[in-house]
Amino acid sequence: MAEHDFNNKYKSRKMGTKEKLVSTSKFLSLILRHEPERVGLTLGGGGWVSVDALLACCAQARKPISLELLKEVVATNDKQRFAFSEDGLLIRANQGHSVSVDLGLEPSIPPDVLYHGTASRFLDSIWQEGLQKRARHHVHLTANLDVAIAVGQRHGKVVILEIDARQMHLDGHQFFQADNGVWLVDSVGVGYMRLRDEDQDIRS
Ligand code: HQG
Repeated sequence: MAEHDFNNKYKSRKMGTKEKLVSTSKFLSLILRHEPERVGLTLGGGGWVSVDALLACCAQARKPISLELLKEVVATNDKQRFAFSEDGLLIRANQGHSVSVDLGLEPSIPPDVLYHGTASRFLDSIWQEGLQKRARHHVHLTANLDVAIAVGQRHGKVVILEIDARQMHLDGHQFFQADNGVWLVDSVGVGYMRLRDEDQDIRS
C-alpha cells in the first residue's frame, strides 16, 4: 500500500492490529519524511518533532493516533524507521526523508563491501550515471544481502550491486550510518560497483 493510500485504509473498521501498525507506519513515514505540512507540522532540527504536537496535529487532521499505538509502531517497526528522543518527548524518522533535514549524522567507516538492491530495468541508466539519490537525501546501501534483495524487489526484477565501500572510503567519499543501520552516501560512481553474480544466492 502506498503511503498515500493510508486515508482510505485508515477509515476501514475491519483493520487488524498488524494492518493498523503497518498503515500507521506508512502514515508516519509520509508525515515525518515527506509531507509534514499535510497535518500542519513543521520538522525541527534533525527532523525531530514534539510527540504531543504530532498527536495533536494528527487528531486535528482527523487521523488520530494514540500514544500507545505510536509507541507500538516505533517499537515493532520492521526497519526501525522511527525513533524517540531519550526523554521520549520527541520523535523523528531515522532516514528516508525527501524534505530538507540535517540528521546530524557523523561520517563513519563503512564495511569493505555494501550492497544495493535495485531493478534490472534501471541498470542501463545506472551504468551510465552511477547510483544517484533521486528524490531522497542519499543513496541507501546495506551490509545485509537479504535487506538489499527486499529493497530491490520493491522496484521489479531484483539485481544486486556490490559496492566497493572500502575503496570509496579510501578515496574520500563520506559514509553515514542511520540509526537503523542503513548506510548513506551521496552517490556511487560506476567504477565502485559490480553486478553480484547471479549464481550467488539471488532470489527473484
Ligand atoms: C534507482 C526503503 C536509474 C535505485 C529501503 C532505486 C531503503 C537509479 C531507485 C530506502 C539510478 C530509487 C531506499 C540511476 C539510482 N538510474 N535508477 N542512475 N540511481 N537508481 O526508493 O534504495 O521502506 O528512492 O537503484 O529500505 O530503493 O522507505 O531508493 O531502485 O533503505 O523505510 O532509483 O527505502 O526504506 O528508489 O530505497 P528509492 P531505494 P523505507
